[in-house]
Amino acid sequence: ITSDTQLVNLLSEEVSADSGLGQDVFQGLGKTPKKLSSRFFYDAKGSQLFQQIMKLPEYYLTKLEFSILKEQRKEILYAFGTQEPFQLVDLGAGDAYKTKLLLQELVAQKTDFTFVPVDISPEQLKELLEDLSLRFPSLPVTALAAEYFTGLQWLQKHSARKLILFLGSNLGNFNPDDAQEFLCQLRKLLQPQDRFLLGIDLRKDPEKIRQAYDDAAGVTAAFNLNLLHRINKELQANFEVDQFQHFAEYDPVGGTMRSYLVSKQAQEVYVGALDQTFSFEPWETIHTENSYKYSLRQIKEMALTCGLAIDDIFTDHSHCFANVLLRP
Ligand code: AVJ
Repeated sequence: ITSDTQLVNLLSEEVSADSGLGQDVFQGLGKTPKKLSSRFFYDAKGSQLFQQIMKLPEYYLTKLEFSILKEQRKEILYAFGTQEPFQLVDLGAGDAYKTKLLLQELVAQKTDFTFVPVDISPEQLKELLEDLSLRFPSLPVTALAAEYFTGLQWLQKHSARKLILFLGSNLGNFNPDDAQEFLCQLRKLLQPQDRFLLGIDLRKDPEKIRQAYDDAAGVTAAFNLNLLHRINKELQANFEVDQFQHFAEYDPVGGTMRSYLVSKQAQEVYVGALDQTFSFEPWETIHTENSYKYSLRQIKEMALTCGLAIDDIFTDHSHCFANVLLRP
């Protein structure tokens, strides 16, 4: 690891000890219908399973965004303008599988920039740093273990121009009101020269969408069920994970892909850390994730509402996925 590489942990001690999982379980399993937040999918095992999801034939999102970035990266970077030094900020970087396409191009062009991956999994960031030090030994990297806005706020002390990436349709995990709020908050942090590249899964054949979240190999099921394993480990719970199953449905009216864990029988689960027992009726559901799909018109409206202008739209040949370049 080069001296220009650092990992800054902004997850407060307290928060990283418990990560808010206990609170989420207490509130989410205490109500009807039950729910858990998808932000807790990404422990070390969950991050690994998500990397497997990205390779699944059904999970078209990654393949399409990869192809957009690969084929149009020169145009995207040209539209941003890379003459002045800048920071390439990657919100929810994960393994930066797609971002590496941009890194490769920028390094090849001998561009002066710093890569700033932001992720809530410190383990994932450590792996990424090792990988980057092998691939791009001279690339300066500042990795931030943080929530999106904590990371962005921390970066405000650097005056450098920024290209902020929010790829992979991560915005889809917010409900539409929160997505709008997210864009408006982000807009407030942008300087006139900054740009924001947003990856969005577009509305399309509902059956194609549903299958992306219910793959034949069962990796998405394992990813969803891993949340229960995590609760068992971190909160001393006794979920019998085999007694739950993954279920995924797509509502084409609202563009909502919903994922659930369904209790296959009546059962009680004790969560040691909370000293609480939660009862499940046969076939009772836990809602675990929303992945919203948007039309380009909706994206334009959301951008306009908070004073973001569309610089450019990059899509794949089938118009199933879009990378939208926004400016304040
Ligand atoms: C990482 C939030 C974009 O919603 O498509 C993949 C997560 N969940 N399969 C998505 C996910 C189930 C993914 N995001």
